[in-house]
Amino acid sequence: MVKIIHAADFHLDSAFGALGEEQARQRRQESRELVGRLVDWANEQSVDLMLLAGDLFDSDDIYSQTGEDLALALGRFSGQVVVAPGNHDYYDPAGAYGKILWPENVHVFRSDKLEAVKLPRCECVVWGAAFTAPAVTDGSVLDGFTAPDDGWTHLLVLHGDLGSRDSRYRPLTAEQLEKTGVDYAALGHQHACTGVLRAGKTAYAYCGCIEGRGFDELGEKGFLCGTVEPGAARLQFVPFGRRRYEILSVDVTDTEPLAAISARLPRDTERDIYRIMLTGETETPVRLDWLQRELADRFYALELRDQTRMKQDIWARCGDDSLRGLFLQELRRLYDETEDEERRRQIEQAVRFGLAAMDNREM
Ligand SMILES: [Mn+2]
Repeated sequence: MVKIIHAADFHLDSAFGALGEEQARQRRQESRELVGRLVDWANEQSVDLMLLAGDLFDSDDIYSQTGEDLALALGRFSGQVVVAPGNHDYYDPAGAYGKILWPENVHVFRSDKLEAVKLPRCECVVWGAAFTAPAVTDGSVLDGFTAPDDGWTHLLVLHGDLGSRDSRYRPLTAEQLEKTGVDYAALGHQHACTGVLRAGKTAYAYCGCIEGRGFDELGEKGFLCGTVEPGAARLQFVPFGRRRYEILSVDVTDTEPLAAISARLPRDTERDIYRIMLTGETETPVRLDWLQRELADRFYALELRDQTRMKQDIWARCGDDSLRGLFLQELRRLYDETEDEERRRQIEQAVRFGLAAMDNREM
């Protein structure tokens, strides 16, 4: 049995374009420190093996310090590291991977053909391959390969695009994974964690990126950790990202916007990066600048968007000689006929939907 961490898609030295210059610099520094935190965690948990499934760098154009820090951090890990470079950090002898002096416990795949790393101490073999160019249009790397049934634990670490036949990033299929017969396939490329899935006797997963970098990477990010043995893989998601990206939609109809937002916010958002979208109907325009100042201290970064509509008297055009007028007159008649508050609320809602439909608006 071998205890592993499966992590990927660090995208170190990303630009963090949505943030200001100082915060972007700070975020790059934090993401470099992330690997050190990961190694501390792994040592504490007595992890044997770390499978890193590519896109560790965002591009080949990394700060030299980033590569050195990564090598230093991984060198402190008490177990073995196996890296399968991806499309963003493809292996090039003259590139980032080639320049870094790797510690002895780190193996980086350098070929786009499948190779094996044997770890006799845990009776385990790690199969894998690298991207050696920014694109790999065929997924043939796994063709014809089946892990031997020799009582050892067989693992695969690979960067590729599962289920997308036309992908330029090594298209893979679940059938291909099944045919490998490995006990666990650690995949990189997709930034959302899939949890552990199954193809025949092969367990596989995307662990997702370790830290969100934008509003297309929401919520908790982290890695997978657990044990693998012949025929069984038990891994769990470990939230590890330092900051989360979240999008919150707040209806401010009949409510003061600051109070409405406060009521919806979870506690402890100081480290997180939020986009808050205000929706609903208001009688006065939302004072976005004022709200931004009032809320700024509660987030690492906050982006406010005003999608509210001005409240109008829904019956205003009852007298129009048009389809709108007829529609309003008919509903007004029903409204006046009833004393029931709930029924009246439903009719008002029907008027809003009707008017929105006539204006081609979304409610
Ligand atoms: Mn990728």
